[in-house]
Amino acid sequence: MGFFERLKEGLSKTRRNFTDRIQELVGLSAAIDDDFLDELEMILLSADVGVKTTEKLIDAVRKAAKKKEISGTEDVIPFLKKYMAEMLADSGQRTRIGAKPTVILVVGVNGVGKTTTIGKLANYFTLFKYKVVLAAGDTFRAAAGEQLQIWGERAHCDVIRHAEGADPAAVVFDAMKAAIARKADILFIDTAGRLHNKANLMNELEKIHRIIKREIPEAPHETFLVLDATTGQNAINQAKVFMETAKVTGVVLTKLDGTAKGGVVVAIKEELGLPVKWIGVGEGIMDFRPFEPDKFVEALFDSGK
Ligand SMILES: Nc1nc2c(ncn2[C@@H]2O[C@H](COP(=O)(O)OP(=O)(O)OP(=O)(O)O)[C@@H](O)[C@H]2O)c(=O)[nH]1
Ligand SMILES: [Mg+2]
Repeated sequence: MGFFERLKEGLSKTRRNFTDRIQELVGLSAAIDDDFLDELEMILLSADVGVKTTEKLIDAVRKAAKKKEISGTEDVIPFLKKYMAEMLADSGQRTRIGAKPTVILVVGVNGVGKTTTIGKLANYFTLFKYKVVLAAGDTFRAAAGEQLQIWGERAHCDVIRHAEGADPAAVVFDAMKAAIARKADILFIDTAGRLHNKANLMNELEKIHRIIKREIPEAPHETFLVLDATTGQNAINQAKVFMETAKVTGVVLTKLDGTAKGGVVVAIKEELGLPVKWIGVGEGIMDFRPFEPDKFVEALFDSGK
């Protein structure tokens, strides 16, 4: 299966909840009137596009109809497609691998897919001939280090890990040293997701930051916040907490395959101002891709019937 098919397949639940329902509504409605707009609003909200973004989209449709830029309900889908693509246009910036090593810190609450994402990214960049080192900074959860080790083996890259319960900062320290000594291109740092409160989270991340900066003052070059698309609006709330504690440079949105809430991509951009950089569409090593706004919108609206 090609990447686009994989993406389309992954988005099929969102598409059924979103595009198919809009298409149905278009078929049933004679005009872009208040009833139509109310229904459209409901559909957008249920796909987790977000309240603010939904209002913006509805407003845009209303205005376009008033100005006769669109006339019938059948014009609404192409209009939304174009408008959403524009909203997302400067999202999906690429990950810059410039500094050597480029240090990428990966954060997010437990179970969102941090470790899996690191495995996928490690494999991706290794395929492109980058030398990758992984740091098992999650020493909190039993078997977390081993899980990363397995991904490291699949991706053919080194994993720096300590025993369970060790200080994550010590792992990061060793990993920084190793990445520099081994002339790695990229160092991915996995972190624990199960830090129960904000103070803990802040302390932990601050400590990790200090260690990183002691070796390379400009690092981390990227901080990826991993969000689980199946949690919809909850993901937005999680993101707000992390944005207060870490300088997040981009979002990795996972589990788009298992959800009808793919609209959250738009909310992340509109409500948080964060670019979505990568998306996960399955558990396998290849089940992810760089986020490309055009292709995403295309896959979202292309029913392929
Ligand atoms: N369907 C699907 N499952 C995914 C995706 N990404 C991760 N998962 C699954 O989500 C579960 C949790 O993934 P992990 O990578 O362990 O998540 P984590 O954030 O590292 O979790 P903690 O280490 O407990 O904080 C695993 O069963 C993964 O296989 C995705 O894009 N799609
Ligand atoms: Mg993990």
